Amino acid sequence: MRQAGRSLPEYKAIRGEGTILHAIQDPERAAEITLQPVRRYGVDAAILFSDIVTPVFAVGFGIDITPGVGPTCEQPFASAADLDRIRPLEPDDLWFQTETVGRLAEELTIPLIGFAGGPFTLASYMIEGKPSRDYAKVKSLMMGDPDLWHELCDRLADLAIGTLTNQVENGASAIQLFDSWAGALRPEHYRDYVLPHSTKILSAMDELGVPKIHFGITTGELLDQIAAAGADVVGVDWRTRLADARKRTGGRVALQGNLDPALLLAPWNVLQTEVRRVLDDNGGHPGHIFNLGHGVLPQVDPEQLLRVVELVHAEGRTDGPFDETTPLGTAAG
Ligand code: 1CP
Repeated sequence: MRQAGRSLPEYKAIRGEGTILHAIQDPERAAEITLQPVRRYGVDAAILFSDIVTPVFAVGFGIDITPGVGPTCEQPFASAADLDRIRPLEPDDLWFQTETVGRLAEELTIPLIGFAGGPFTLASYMIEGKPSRDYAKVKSLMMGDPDLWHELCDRLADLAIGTLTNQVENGASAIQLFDSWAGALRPEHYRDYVLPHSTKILSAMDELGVPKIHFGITTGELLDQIAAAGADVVGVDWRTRLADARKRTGGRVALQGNLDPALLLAPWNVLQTEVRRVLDDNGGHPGHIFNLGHGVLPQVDPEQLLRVVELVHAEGRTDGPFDETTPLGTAAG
C-alpha cells in the first residue's frame, strides 16, 4: 500500500525537497526508502518506492505530484489531440526504475512487489487534472466519447505493461495493479469501460510467471470482475468481509487485506481486536495476505504498525507459529 514509510523519521530525513517524482529518479535514495519499512517492521514483502503516475510522467504527458495534494496536470486530457502526449514507452524512459529495482533485487531477502496504475485511476488524474471526489469529467468523457476513452485506456494499458515488465525483468517477484478509484463505477460500466483494459494488462503478465495482485477501494460490488480480469490475488478494502469476498470471487483467487487503516490510530486494545477479527474472518484459509485495506495515514505511530505485524506473525500463519529462524518470505501466511 501507499505511504507505509511516510510516517517514519528515517524517511523524512532522506526524502529531500521537491516532489516524490524527483526522489524516485535517484535510485540509491529510492532503494533506501523502499527498504526502510522492511527493516522497521519485518514485513514479508517490499513495495517499490515509486508512484502509479511514473510511466505517464516518463513519456512526457505533463503530470506532477503536488505535495499534500497528489497527482496534478496543468493541461488535463480533454480531446483526441491530447493522445499525442501519450507516446509509447522507450527502453531508457524508465532507467531510474530499472536501476532501483536492480539494486533492491540484490539486497532484499523477501519478495519485491512491482506495481502500476489501472486505467480508470490513471485516466481520472489525467482528465480531472487533480484528485477528484465525483469523477464528473472522467465519467462524462468515458460515456460521451467511448472511442476516445478506449483509445486513452489502451495507451495507458501499454504503459502499465511496459513498466510492469521492466520491474519483473529486473527482479520484482510479484506485481500489483492498483485501480484504486474504479469502485466509483457501476458494475456494468466497469465491465464495458475498464475490464477489457485491465484484462489486457494482466494477461500480458502471464508469460512473466509472477503472481498478480489487483486492487481498488470500494470495489465490493466489483470483486467478481476484478478477479475475472486475471488476478491471482484480489485486494479487499475494509468494507467487505473476507468471507463475503471469497464467495463473490468464487474461491478462485487469494485475498489481500482487510484492516481499516484508520484503526491504526485507535488504542491498541481496539486495534488488536480488529486485527484478530480480520484473521478470524479469514478462518485459517491459506489464501490470505494480511494487509491494510488502503494506505497508511501519515500521522500513524510506527509502533502501532510494528505491533500489528508482530500479532499477525504470531497468530495469523496457517503453516504453524512464526519461527524467528525462518527467513521472511518463505513462510505462507
Ligand atoms: O508508500 C510507498 O512508498 C509505496 C510506494 C507508492 C505506491 C504503491 C507510492 C508513493 N504511491 C503508490 C501508489 C499510488 N499512488 C496509488 C495506488 C495506491 C492507493 O490507492 O493508495 C495512488 C492512487 C496514487 C496516487 C497518489 N500519489 C496520491 C493519491 C491522491 C488522491 O487521489 O487522493 C498521492 C498523495 C500520491 C503521492 C505519493 N505517492 C507515494 C507517496 C509516498 C506519496 C506522498 C508523497 C508526497 O506527498 O510528497
